[in-house]
Amino acid sequence: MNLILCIHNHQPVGNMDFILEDAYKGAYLPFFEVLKDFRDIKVNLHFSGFLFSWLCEKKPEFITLLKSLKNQGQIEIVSGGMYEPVLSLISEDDGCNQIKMHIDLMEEVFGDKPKGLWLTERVYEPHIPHTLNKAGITHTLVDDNHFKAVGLKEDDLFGYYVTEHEGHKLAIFPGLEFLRYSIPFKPIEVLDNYLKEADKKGHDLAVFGDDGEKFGLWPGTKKSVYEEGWLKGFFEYLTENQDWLKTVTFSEYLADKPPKGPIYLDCQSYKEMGEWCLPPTLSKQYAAAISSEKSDEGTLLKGGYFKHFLVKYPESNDMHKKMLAVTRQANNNPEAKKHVYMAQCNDSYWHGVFGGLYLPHLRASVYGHLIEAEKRLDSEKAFVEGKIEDVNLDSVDEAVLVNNFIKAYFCLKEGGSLYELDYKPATTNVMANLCRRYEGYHDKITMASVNDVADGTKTIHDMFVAKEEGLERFLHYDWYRRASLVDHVMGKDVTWESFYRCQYYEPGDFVKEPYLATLKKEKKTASLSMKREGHVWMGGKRVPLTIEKTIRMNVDEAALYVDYLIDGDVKESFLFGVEFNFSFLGSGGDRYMDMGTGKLPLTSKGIYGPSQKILLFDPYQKVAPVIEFDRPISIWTFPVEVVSLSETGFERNYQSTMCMPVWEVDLTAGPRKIHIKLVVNGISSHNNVQ
Ligand SMILES: [Ca+2]
Repeated sequence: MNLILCIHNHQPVGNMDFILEDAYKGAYLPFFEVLKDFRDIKVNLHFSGFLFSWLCEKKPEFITLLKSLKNQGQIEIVSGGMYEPVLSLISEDDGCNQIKMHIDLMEEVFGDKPKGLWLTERVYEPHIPHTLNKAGITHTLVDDNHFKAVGLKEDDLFGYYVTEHEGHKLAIFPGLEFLRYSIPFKPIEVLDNYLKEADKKGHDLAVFGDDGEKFGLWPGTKKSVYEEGWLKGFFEYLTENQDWLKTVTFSEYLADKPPKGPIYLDCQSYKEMGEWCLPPTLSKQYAAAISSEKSDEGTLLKGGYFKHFLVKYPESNDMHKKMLAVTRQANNNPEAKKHVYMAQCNDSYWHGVFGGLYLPHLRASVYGHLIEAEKRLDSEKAFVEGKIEDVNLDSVDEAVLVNNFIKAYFCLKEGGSLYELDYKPATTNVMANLCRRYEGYHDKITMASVNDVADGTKTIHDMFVAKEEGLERFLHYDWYRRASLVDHVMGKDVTWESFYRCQYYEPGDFVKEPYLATLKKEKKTASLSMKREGHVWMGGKRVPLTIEKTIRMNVDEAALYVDYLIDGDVKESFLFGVEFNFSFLGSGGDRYMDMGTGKLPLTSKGIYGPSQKILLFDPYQKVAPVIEFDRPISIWTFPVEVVSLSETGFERNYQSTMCMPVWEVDLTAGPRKIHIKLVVNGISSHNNVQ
């Protein structure tokens, strides 16, 4: 019998240097140091482009080792999209070009063009054979559940199949779940029994395809895989059993053996992904359903659809639609296009057990590369422009103001709020926020323990580790997007605590309701007026209240001037808060905020005195946003922190700092005006605000 081992090594674009260093030392290097002593073992190997480029630059001796393994026939290189995009999230041209970039890089280093492809997150769609075929790819690998979902049985999975789209052929190998869950977690005897059984049944091929990080980086595996010698033992076992079990490369097998037959696969990813991309309550039901199904019926439950992440997380949708817009504009600018490709790296657009969307530095990387691309496409002359159009393709218009320094996006459908503010000199979106929302796994937090031990015998999916005690205290769910210029009309009884927990009653209807927009363009100014004729509930009555906010952007200035006009026949005074959320990569280090209070941490909680200015200082992204405003009665603040799941357990993640000046508004004497100026300053290398 033949055994294909396919290892996929990946680090997202924007991941920190020390993380790559740890991954190199913990998994990538030790794996091949073990492999090199077993000359008869063959491995198919994929490195995503960002990681591979880093290795070429930082670890040339490692590349030399890989080349020697390649030359002695021990590894076959597998390609992929250069920056590991999920192909269904990007255009066919971009997908094809990214694969060709990766193939060229592999050819440059290893001497020949790979023909196989690691399909990112195994997100398969029926058109993919066409894209791959155009890029010169002849075969790929997906998980076995793809095959089971269209009716194949376990015994049908020991080989490969062929498919086509519009006549473009592709060979597809099913990676076996049993091997994925056993390597490198179960004793070798368990694998031996399984493989012997398959051999006895006359099967010709078993395929294992999985992440290289499982060998050393997943919790507990450093000890089990290397210190206790699981991997060495596995390779020894394979070497000793060569008479009946032979490791082969994809190409060798394809050259020798015919396919088992034709296949047409549905839109599908691996089993866990099918759970993660469902809405939270359904994801729980789905997980329960597949774990209770012992029979073949369970394999027909295919879970959700990957692109639904764009619905589940509007923040992901906004990044995605910006990426699609910029990539179209960048077609004739190779440098800009390269940044778009880097922004297409999949991790930031979704969330499962790997942090992904929940990690601020990964979202910042997407925005950073998109803003960099946009800067390269900007006119060289100073400019200011405005537009009202459907930016995020939901058939409702957004508004955008842009000049040579900043770009501001406003959600007209919900509150006329400012949901993205790009500061071009530092290529940073200072409002790459994420709101606190319910996730199916939150129910498990009470079961989680800081004492659950990762000993390498459990996969990530079996563990409930909490990285700190009392995480349930941070489970608050937002009822609106954590954007800025969010207009809160509140009763005087609302408390900071209830506002922080989103457990208060808001009598105004401005936060989630639509604003009507008009745009005016003059030579050096663009102004956007957003108006809502809404209501406030007062004394059991619905009283008309109108809020109009006019936002001006001048040429050559990283500033927004906001003029509020509040009017209505409201007899009692009420609280009016304008909420801002600024996102940073973290809350600690030399970052701070100052509201006339001196330096305060970005995680400060509570109500502060009536300063007319809030400064937020972040020397890492080199930005210092400042808001100045008419004297309020107080300023409310708290950190927006989510509780999310990563490969090491449940953790608290800082997303943004909420700050909200609050005014007491009495309209009995006439309309009320409030002025706000929002400026984004850069920070020089000496930590001075510029
Ligand atoms: Ca829209």
